[in-house]
Amino acid sequence: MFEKVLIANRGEIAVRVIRACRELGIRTLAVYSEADANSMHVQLADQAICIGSGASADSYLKIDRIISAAEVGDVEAIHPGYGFLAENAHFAEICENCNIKFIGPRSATIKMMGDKTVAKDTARKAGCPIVPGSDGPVGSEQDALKLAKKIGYPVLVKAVAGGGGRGMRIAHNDVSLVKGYHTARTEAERAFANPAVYIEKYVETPRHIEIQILGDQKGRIVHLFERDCSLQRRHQKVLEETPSPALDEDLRKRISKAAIKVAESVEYSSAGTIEFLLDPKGNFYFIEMNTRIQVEHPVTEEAVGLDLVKEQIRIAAGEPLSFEQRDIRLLRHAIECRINAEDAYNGFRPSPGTISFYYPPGGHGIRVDSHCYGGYTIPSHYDSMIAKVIAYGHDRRTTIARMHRALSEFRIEGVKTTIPLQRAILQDPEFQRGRYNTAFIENLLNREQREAAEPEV
Ligand code: MV4
Repeated sequence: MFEKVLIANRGEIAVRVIRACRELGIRTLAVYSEADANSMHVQLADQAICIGSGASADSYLKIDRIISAAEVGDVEAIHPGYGFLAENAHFAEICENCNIKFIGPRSATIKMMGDKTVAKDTARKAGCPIVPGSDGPVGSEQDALKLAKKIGYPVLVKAVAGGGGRGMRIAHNDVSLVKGYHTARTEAERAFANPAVYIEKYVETPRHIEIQILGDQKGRIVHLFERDCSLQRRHQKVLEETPSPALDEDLRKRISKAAIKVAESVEYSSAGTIEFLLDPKGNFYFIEMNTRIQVEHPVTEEAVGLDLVKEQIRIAAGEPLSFEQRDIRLLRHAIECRINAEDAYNGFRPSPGTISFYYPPGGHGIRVDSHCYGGYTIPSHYDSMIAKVIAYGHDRRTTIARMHRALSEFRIEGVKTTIPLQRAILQDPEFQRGRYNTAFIENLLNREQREAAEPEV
């Protein structure tokens, strides 16, 4: 096992990784920006090195400074968390060349899955269903139009280097396709320094189902079932749960098997996620693979009773998985709410500032992952997540009631949060029946706005 690990991240995930390291007897080195000098991860780590000013580009994204800190601190491995450098193949490759273990998959795997058309092709060759669309990037306006004629409108133009919904354009006809093709390219060039786009049939009102995978360096791969991540707004997840109310045993088996095939075909090692769209008829399609630990990983941890971050670290240290597929069961229902410093009822406007009072919920079946405390000032440079509340219980009803109870107890003063929206979701009859898709939050907000404008007579 490693003796010392550098955590190349901040916020709750840096705290999460430090906690796993401590339980494994590993010393920790935090890196931080000037804006994070008072951050929890700096307090909790055994050692901390400042790597630059508040802007991410000047600190958490500065590869040379992080490698220098690793050399100075004499660490054997780097955990990248999520975001920042977690899916940067160049960074993973530099770690490999510097003989520092990157706690994640091989750089070649990150690179492969970073190109969404290569990822789709890999899935298709592994025997996993994919959304009908272009065979690789689309070279011209004419090719885009030809393809749309073949697969039929509506279609979606996506960035090859994208993911998470950035740089997508929907088109319902030739005119909007030509426009969308060019705006998507411009946007992709600006965001990813790569203008390449591809085209897919647009799947209407899908559910977003992802399968958690773990693979060791000996070639053993297991899945840890699904997470339903359909409750998003503008591609920011708001609430995630497992098991998904949309899957029965048969569908769960088929999606999991498809995910395993994809992971096996690239000899995946570390924690990873295979993302699928599930259409209203029950057809599922691979859309992309995430080669990192995800924000919502605790949902799976509480449902199956495993520590995914510890598993990731053990795998990186060369240890084999200590369990087999048949040892893994969905033992509980689990739901996560991401509490953000945003005004959900005001266009999700960011609400940075100082948390003047902070009292997190607890009690039976509640876990809170957070780096916040009373008096903490949320820096404006980074994402605005305050905490993740995870509720778990023996069934979905119990878990929904428990989450609602926990959110009612949560006291956060000084900033606006997304809690009122999450409480409304938990109380919605359709949500309670498990009937929701990716359009749910938009519909809920529109309905509430209408009702506020025209009170009942
Ligand atoms: C789609 C889609 C419909 N059809 N692809 C958005 C995030 C990115 N990972 C993929 N996304 C989508 N891809 C096809 N062919 C709809 C979405 C989508 C979405 C997916 C999951 C959760 C919320 C969403 C919200 C809007 C669009």
